[in-house]
Amino acid sequence: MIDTPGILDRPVEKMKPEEKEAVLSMKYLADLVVFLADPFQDEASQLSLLNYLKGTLHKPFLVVVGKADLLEDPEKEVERFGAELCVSPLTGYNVEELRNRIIKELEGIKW
Ligand SMILES: Nc1nc2c(ncn2[C@@H]2O[C@H](COP(=O)(O)OP(=O)(O)OP(=O)(O)O)[C@@H](O)[C@H]2O)c(=O)[nH]1
Ligand SMILES: [Mg+2]
Repeated sequence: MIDTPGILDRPVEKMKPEEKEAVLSMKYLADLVVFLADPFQDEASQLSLLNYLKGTLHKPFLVVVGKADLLEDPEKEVERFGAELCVSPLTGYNVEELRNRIIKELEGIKW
């Protein structure tokens, strides 16, 4: 499992070396990309980045929203980001569910 540095929504030629490395690691090493959206950061730029990555990588994606513990209505954020799940690494909310969905996705991939 690779935890990449955060990537900002900007053209690839403007990305920092560590962002380019993150994109390349997903392109050449990943079987599944878990995209973790931050509900307190700009929605449009995160969706634009997600759209770019989906179009570039051609990999299975699992879109997840974080910081559920700070949200009154996690399901609203799931809808806003077209995500599967809202999680909180801080409290553990939905983390086991995310783990199970990752395993299920990987089981469905032909090696
Ligand atoms: N309340 C709350 N805070 C969180 C949660 N997840 C992350 N944070 C906070 O958000 C900040 C950034 O978290 P990171 O996990 O470092 O974020 P990141 O996207 O991996 O950051 P980079 O690796 O630097 O790109 C930290 O202050 C965390 O404590 C969460 O589920 N709930
Ligand atoms: Mg990080």
